[in-house]
Amino acid sequence: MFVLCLILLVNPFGLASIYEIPLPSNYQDCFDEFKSKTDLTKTAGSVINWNCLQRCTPRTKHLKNNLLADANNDWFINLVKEMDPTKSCDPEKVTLRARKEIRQLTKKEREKLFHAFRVLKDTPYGDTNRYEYIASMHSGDLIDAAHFGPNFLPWHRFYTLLMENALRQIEPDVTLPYWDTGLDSFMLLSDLQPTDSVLWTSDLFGNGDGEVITGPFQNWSTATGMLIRNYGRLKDPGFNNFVIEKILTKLHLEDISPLTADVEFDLMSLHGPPHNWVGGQMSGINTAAYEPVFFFYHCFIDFVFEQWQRKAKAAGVDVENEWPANAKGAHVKGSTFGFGSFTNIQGMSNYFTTCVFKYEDQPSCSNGKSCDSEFLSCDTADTDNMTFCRSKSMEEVGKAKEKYSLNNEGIQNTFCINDNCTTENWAFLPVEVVQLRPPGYHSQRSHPVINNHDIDWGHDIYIPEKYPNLIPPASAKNLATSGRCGNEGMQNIQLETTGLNYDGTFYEIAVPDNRLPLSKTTAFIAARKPDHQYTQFLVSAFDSCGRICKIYCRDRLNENEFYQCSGAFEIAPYQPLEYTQTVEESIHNMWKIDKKTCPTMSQKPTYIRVYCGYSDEWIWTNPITNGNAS
Ligand SMILES: *[C@@H]1O[C@H](CO)[C@@H](O)[C@H](O)[C@H]1NC(C)=O
Ligand SMILES: *[C@@H]1O[C@H](CO)[C@@H](O)[C@H](O)[C@H]1NC(C)=O
Ligand SMILES: *[C@@H]1O[C@H](CO)[C@@H](O)[C@H](O)[C@H]1NC(C)=O
Ligand SMILES: [Cu+2]
Repeated sequence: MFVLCLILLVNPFGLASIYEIPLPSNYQDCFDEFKSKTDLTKTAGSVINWNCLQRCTPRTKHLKNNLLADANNDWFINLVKEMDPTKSCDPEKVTLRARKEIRQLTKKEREKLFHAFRVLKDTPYGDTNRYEYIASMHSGDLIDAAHFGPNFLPWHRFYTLLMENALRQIEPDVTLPYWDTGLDSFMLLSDLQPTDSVLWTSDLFGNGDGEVITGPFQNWSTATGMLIRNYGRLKDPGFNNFVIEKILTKLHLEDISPLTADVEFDLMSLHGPPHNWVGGQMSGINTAAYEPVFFFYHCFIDFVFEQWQRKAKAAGVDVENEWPANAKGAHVKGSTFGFGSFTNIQGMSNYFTTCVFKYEDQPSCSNGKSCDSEFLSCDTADTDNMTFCRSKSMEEVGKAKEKYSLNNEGIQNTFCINDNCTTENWAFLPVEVVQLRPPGYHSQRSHPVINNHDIDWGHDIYIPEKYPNLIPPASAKNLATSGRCGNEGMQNIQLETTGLNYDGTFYEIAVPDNRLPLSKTTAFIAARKPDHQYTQFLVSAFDSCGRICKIYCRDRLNENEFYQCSGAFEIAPYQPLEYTQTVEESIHNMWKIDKKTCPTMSQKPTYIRVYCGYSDEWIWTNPITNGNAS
């Protein structure tokens, strides 16, 4: 109590219960590092944001008791031993396991695969089950050892193989298939939506919206509650052959690894968008492996790794001894990383692809192959006659009934804080979202009419180019995107809060009107409800193709003014509270609702404003810029 009063006295913001705090220095360092290598016209802001948030936010370690040290843990220890990359084989005699695109599996192969996953999940292990035990490795301290450095590719090669071997104990001839996310991305080239992909039906991954209640993984539990997805908040999964071809122009591990590579070639940074596109547990590294789709996606990343190795070898690079000289910490060449005594560099061994598995080519249209799958279609792009394989939609395979119409229906959150999942522990607060009409957006209708009957197809009434003064001063730039942008009248601005002093993430979408030169809407975000410990969190926002928005704070001394702020906030239980237990209370705070007249806005302004202004100005800049606050 004494401490509380003291803080209250020295709180420079008077009685405000929410206020800006500086961006913690590890985040600042991460953003600064990206700033030294790229800018917002070269790299989508959402990609930078995802990487720094994943890298800097401390997360719950799910691997509770390290069973590796437990003598009764034969199953896991043997599973690891079995992968021994120092073993050799007679290449003449081995039959390599063939890993192919998941849509090219036969029905029988699919059934075996999913059966193996389900048995693994149903086999108790310690206080969990075998699937979740493997999934729990991809959390806590191991995150650093497996990401954000050159170990990303070798580590995930071991990890996906470990899962494959575990599945083969149940179904001896299954191999892990890969999910070529480009096949879904390319649906957009044929005016189809990746959210309508046949993948998200009961035959394959099950539904992509909300709790997973159809398909092979229905009703799965995870360390953070029920298995949840929020697919399609980004329009485009964003990782396809255009991105891959670029990465494959580089021949050295350091040129495709985080920290050392240019961002456009950094496979780890660029592999983020599909994580975000699937949503739910998959969006955060700490929980992603609880989502089985993770293993199919990472098998695809491993496919790219294999492509890179082949190319580099052909060019004379000694791939088995490739390692950046300046790697640090857990990423040094000889470090061990959770798989017994195996070292990082051993993950580069030729052993895997000479003795264990090989990759079948990506589905292809060439030589009349028609992509070799009932779930894929061979199309030609109008613009340049490029032929490509793309996923079929649910309609095309007679599964229209499973279609989910993504009309901005919102987001299913896990409401977990340090793995305790209940809405009760969260507080809601409103944010204003202001959006400039996105550059490149064309209204489908609303065209002006001239000369009595001519429709002016080139313009629309909301923003004819002849009114340039409507565009606010920070004029819109062509920012880099993560794949294609939508051209719907409604925007999907993705808002995210990430706990700084708790492990919890909250997602929401705001839906401004793309047609208008400027539009404003309100969304409710949530963060841990503060108690004796105040809540610190970060707010970030980007549009449906990953263009980042800026976070502004209202000037407490001059309530009509906003200043760009760090995006980091603290909320504390000072009266009057600016956060509420429910959204309803928040609405009551914002509106005067009176039965006799229409609702009117209350005088109490919203503290946080998100501005999607499409400016190329770097946004992650400390220190607190507003002098007036103190
Ligand atoms: C999963 O949950 C849904 C909805 O609650 C239910 O209809 C279905 O039977 C459940 N499936 C299994 C395998 O338990
Ligand atoms: C595309 O192919 C058609 C038929 O082969 C041809 O007539 C046309 O000129 C090609 N267009 C481009 C842009 O190459
Ligand atoms: C989870 O949160 C609820 C609500 O605050 C609390 O009552 C409960 O004790 C918490 N559970 C654990 C395991 O911390
Ligand atoms: Cu990972």
